[in-house]
Amino acid sequence: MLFKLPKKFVRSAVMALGLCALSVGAAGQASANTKIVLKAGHASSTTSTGHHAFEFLGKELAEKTNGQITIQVFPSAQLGSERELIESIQLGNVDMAFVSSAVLGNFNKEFFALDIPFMFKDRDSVYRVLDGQIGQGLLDSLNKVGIKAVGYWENGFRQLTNNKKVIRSPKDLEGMKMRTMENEVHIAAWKAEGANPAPLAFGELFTALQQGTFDAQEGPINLFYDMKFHEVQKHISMTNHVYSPWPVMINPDVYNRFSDEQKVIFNDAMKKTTEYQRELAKKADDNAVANMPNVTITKLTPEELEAFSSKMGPIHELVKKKVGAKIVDSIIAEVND
Ligand code: EAX
Repeated sequence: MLFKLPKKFVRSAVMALGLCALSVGAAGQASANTKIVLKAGHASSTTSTGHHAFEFLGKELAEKTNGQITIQVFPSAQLGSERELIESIQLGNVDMAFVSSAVLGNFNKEFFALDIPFMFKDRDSVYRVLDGQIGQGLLDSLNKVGIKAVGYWENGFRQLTNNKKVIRSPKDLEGMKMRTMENEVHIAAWKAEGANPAPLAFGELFTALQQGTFDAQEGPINLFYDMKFHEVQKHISMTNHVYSPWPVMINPDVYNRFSDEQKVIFNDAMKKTTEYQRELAKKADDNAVANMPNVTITKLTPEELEAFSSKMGPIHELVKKKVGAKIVDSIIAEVND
């Protein structure tokens, strides 16, 4: 027996739909009474700092628009892997998402410039680049591939982890099967370090580590803890080899349908959320370290770090060939400023 929806319900649903459809203004902008539910996806868990940031942004937008704009968050790659999320933003199947810049390099090669290992020294040098002209230029460069990027949340400095032994040198890493992000610069870099690297989507990583498909991987400590990788990896070497930002994206048509007032509210809310998320990320790393007593966390000496970074010359050349020396040199200049 088919469930018969009460007429009143059907009518109001059609009305609401009608309202939505009807009230997109001349400039394609939503009218004052259009309710907008932004579908937002990401590949990390519901306890990640990125997920909390989407929730915070959702509250800010709902509050400042009297509930007109809200966000529905889909974690854990429910709406697809990071690569698929980027494609869905381009196609308009997903409204918002954050992914690691490393994956974005496949859609806009200029982002490879951020993936040169051992380039960033600390968060200050990172934010000088990301929040400055270079970072903004990279965000704007996504317009040409149908993506509006609205800021950088922090995934974090990445560390080398494995389940075999304490790694203090490239020699210790030799031949280890290692998972990397879907990024040819990362694959080349870890090959140069002596590992046996292969890319894999983030959502499949825990199982692959559990099944021994990989001995090693690399990523931010807060995400390592968040995704329970400490159940399948026993050693962390503090390499701080790459800083991973999470560029935040929105479908350009969705953004352009905001009224002028809504655009101002959205931009302000994004700024506030980014400050909130970066503070969370800072604390999350420390919290993770404090909560993984069974994991050996090895701090490397400057000489040991040098042994890794000294192998990155060819990677600098590889990236310069791909994106041009100008952006690479300007990032290094900004970092050392
Ligand atoms: O969102 O794939 C990874 O290791 C990244 O850290 C991922 O982008 C998390």
